Amino acid sequence: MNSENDESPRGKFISFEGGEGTGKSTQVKTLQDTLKVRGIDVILTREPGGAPGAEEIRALLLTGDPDKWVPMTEVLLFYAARVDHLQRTILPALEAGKWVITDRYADSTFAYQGAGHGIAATVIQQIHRITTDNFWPDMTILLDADPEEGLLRANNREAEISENLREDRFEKMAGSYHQRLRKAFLEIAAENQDRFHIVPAAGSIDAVARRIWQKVTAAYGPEIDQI
Ligand code: Z5A
Repeated sequence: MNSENDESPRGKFISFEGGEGTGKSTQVKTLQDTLKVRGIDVILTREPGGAPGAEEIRALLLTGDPDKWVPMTEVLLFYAARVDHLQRTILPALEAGKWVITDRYADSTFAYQGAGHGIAATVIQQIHRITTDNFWPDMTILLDADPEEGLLRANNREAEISENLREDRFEKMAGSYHQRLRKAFLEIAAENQDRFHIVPAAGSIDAVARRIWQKVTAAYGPEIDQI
């Protein structure tokens, strides 16, 4: 991916996945801060979103009635946003040697639209190959929690936001949907053990951050120490 004259090695691409309220937004920021202190140039991004056009698509996806879109439209909207995010934000940063941490990526489509809404994984895989050239993170941290605990945390936070600005379309889906999601994420992790690390999301913010840092240093300690 780097040109021959570009001396900076490609950065690392780390995604965070998991159900609502498991602490992804909190932990991506903490990891970014910790890496920055070590001298690593790291950007934080998110899905859906992460680029101007993709953020516009985010608003279409996350507000309104739970049944606003049929599942296949939802898949295509997530991938429309993802391609924009990948080409305008993720790939240029990695090629410049920066590390990229994203709050969700394509595993969420396999869990939410696949296991959650019945779109076959083989269909999503084909769309992923065509639109991203089968591009995946180097490391994925799965924050695993009981959905009831996560939804409680997410709902407490949403209660502080006025109703028309709430990005709570998915949170309004039934409890059984969220249980299916947890199972789906754990299955996806089991199928992709080369890049997935399951981190229990229970406990204090600091305790979860320490678990994540252990995973990151176990994988990239030498690279981090070199900088
Ligand atoms: N989606 C999809 O369907 N398909 C796709 O392909 C993609 C996404 C990419 C994105 O919503 C939605 O899009 C998502 C899946 C779907 N469904 N929903 N909803 P989002 O980005 O707005 O929300 P989210 O990704 O689900 O995350 P979240 O609800 O914002 O939660 P979080 O980021 O995991 O947690 P948090 O914001 O860091 O923490 C929640 C609250 O708990 C907050 O007040 C924290 O201060 C608190 N917190 C965090 N950690 C702790 C600990 N350890 N103890 C106590 N309290 C804590």
